[in-house]
Amino acid sequence: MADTETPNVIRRADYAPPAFLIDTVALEFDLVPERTVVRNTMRVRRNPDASRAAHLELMGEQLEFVSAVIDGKPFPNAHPHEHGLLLDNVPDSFELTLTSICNPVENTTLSGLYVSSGNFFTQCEAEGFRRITYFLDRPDVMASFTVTLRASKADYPVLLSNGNLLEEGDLPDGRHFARWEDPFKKPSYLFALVAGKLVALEERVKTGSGKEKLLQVWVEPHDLDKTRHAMDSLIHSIRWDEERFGLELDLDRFMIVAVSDFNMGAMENKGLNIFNTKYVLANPETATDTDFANIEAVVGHEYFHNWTGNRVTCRDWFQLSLKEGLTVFRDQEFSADMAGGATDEAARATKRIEDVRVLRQMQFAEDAGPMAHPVRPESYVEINNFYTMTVYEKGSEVVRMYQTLFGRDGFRKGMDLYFRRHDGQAVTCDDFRHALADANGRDLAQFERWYSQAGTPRVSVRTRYDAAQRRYSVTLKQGYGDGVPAARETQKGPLLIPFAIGLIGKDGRDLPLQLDGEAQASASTTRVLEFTQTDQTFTFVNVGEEPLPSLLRNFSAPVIVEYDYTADQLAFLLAHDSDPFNRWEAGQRLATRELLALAGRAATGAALQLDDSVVAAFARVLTDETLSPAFRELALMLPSEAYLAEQMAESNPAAVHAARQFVRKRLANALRDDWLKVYEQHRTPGAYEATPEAAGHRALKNLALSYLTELDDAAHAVRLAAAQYEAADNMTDRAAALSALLNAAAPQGGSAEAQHALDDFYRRFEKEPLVIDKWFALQATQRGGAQHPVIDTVRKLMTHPAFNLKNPNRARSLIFSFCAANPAQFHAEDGSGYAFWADQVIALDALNPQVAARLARSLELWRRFTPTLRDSMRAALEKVAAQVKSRDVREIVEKALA
Ligand code: B3K
Ligand code: ZN
Repeated sequence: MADTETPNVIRRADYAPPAFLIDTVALEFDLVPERTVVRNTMRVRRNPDASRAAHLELMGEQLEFVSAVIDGKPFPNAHPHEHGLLLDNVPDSFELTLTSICNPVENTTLSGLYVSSGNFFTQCEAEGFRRITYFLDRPDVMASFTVTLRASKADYPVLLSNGNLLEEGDLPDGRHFARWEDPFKKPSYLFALVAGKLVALEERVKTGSGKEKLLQVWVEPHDLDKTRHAMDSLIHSIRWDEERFGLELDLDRFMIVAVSDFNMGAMENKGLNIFNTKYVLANPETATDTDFANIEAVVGHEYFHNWTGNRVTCRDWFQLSLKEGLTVFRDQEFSADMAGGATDEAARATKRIEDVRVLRQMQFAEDAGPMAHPVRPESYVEINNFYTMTVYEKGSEVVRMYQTLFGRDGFRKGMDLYFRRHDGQAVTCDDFRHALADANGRDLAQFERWYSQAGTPRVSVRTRYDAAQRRYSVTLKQGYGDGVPAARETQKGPLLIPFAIGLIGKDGRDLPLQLDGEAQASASTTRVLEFTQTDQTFTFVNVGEEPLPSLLRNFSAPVIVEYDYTADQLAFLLAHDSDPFNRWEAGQRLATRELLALAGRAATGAALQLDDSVVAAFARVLTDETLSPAFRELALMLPSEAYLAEQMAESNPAAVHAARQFVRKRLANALRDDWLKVYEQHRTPGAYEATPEAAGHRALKNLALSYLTELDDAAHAVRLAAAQYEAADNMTDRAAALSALLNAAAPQGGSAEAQHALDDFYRRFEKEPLVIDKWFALQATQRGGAQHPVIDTVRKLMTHPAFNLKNPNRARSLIFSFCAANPAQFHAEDGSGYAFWADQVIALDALNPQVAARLARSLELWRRFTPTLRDSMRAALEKVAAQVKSRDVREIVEKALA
């Protein structure tokens, strides 16, 4: 896009069906890195449901046009231009053959066809297919694809595309070919090809109906020993989707391919999922427990897209959450079931807590800034900027609310109806809602607002106990607070909020629940209130004592709950609530409140102190052996600095850091012996196991180690960490030990032990790029000290021979880690972090706009910071705005500055 051109805004309201349809596509590729020739033969016809157009307008980008042929004759009226190809006066129905050339090896955007480590890969969602050939590159155009790949046999022995392999063989001059056919119609964004030197782990499994399927995980030869977990995750995903949703794998063959240069996590191309190596490769020496869990989740996510996304796809990109929100919900449920089955509520809750933590830290922040948008956005400039926390994570919460309202069975009925109605179609979020409503005999008109209103709803709660009448009333009030103006404009009225509640008696047990007008108390002691008005009172009767309310159990809706609990009440809930999520939540509220008060004092330079009762509440969790280690770890982890800074009237990262460090030190010193004991008790001797239980022990042990490094005298912790580093047989323990050593050394700006471990780590894993990413990330996120700014280390690492800006994983491991995961250092008072950020956004903009735009978002909340920071953030944003060219980054910085 030229400097002067104003980016076009695409609006949902302007949707019109395509003027033409494409029924079949036959693609032929002559794969050559600098010059790949693509021949594309399509059956095209006018769309009977659209208004008549004389011209066919195909999208195309960065293509060299060669020729157009209609029904066998050269077509003279084809006009290539910067954004596509215009074909004047075409017939009503015809065969069109287009030939064009692209340059995969120069393609640093990693969208379209590109080369990574000498192999060919594609990424087409959202609009990458138009960088491969001219096409109606929009999701409501669904076609049958046949693909022929031709390439040098020595350089590209493996040739893959979607669907089934029809034929393969040799060609003259050392070349060979493969021909693939996808039996299902699909939109162009699901097209994929892979060609290169790869090997596969293979497995044959039988699905529910008894059909045999071939599963493959393709990687570079030296990574074959890291594919087992991805394969197991795939098999578990296939079984789970059959059991939970009755959905079977519909292809004879399902392939996963790992690539080290990739813009995001993975991509659900039909039958040929392409994955970032980060979400495939794992063995105990190279991958942490978190990596293992993430791989399971992402493999599940992409596999589940086969039905929610591929069999039923989106009519247009405004409906993105139709597939993403639903598929995130499905992968979250899958992970919860894998961890705790359907009934182990405590194990399921740890997954729920992790998901809610991400939602609150990232999506709530998005909702409070210039990129705030509804789950179904109204407009965009660059669709790649809308693969957001709101579309994915809030979208998943919206889907979860159907299940909370209708139960698992009601939700399943809705899903069944959705597939009965829409299999093979490109549909909208409304279609999904109608299926859920109709299957459950409900009118969900009000629920539509969850899709169209931006901003995070706030629910304030007032309670009243009438001892004489034994009545307890809960009054809920909903609104949005003063959010960003763009979000405010979308807010039209109250939402249907499923509000789960329990009442707790003095002995810590749940009280029976009977609402006014009901004949008797319900069996369950958790009740989902359907809260539909701005202001609404629910009255419980036969309440024998004044209860303590447990509000929004299991986080039943993506809202902020305001209720004035006392510190004692929170400590009581932390000790007793039967809802494990709310037990954790009580601890977080308690910690957040203390930390924000302390940050306020730190900002004015006042002395800090922490009440003994708070320490005692945490001590109880630490030593409560009835709680699972995984839960204890989550409950003892303080809210993140980013989350806390966002809660302040004026974000002050330095003050938050000081407050959080103060509390960590206080908890470390006060509970020293307990931490030590927990550290010893939760070692996991014997062979490494990636089970949730074993991971829970490691997590709690390593949290203890991290607290111990905060002790006034950390010498013992350093010895423990150094020993753990040396003895570790797995990456979880090794990385945690290295991180502990770095943390202990922060005040002095380094130590011999830390340096020794860093050097050893590098040498040991020099040949494992994903582990070297961790090496960069650990250094970029380290605490640093007053005299030892981390920016100096980061700048030095930018010149390290292993650093490579073109590789997104490496860029994320160093630059994003520093700019987005080390707030106290990034927001240094002198503005050095922002200057660095601006340079990197500008450099990335020229290489890879999608990655650059993600980085650009790290300053979007600039208006909420203290005045000095605000001014230097604005200056950095203005510098970027003046220099960047891509539509992607311009949309982000222009919205931030508007
Ligand atoms: N659908 C892809 C994301 C594509 C992102 C394009 N910028 C992966 C996923 O959500 O499963
Ligand atoms: Zn997805």
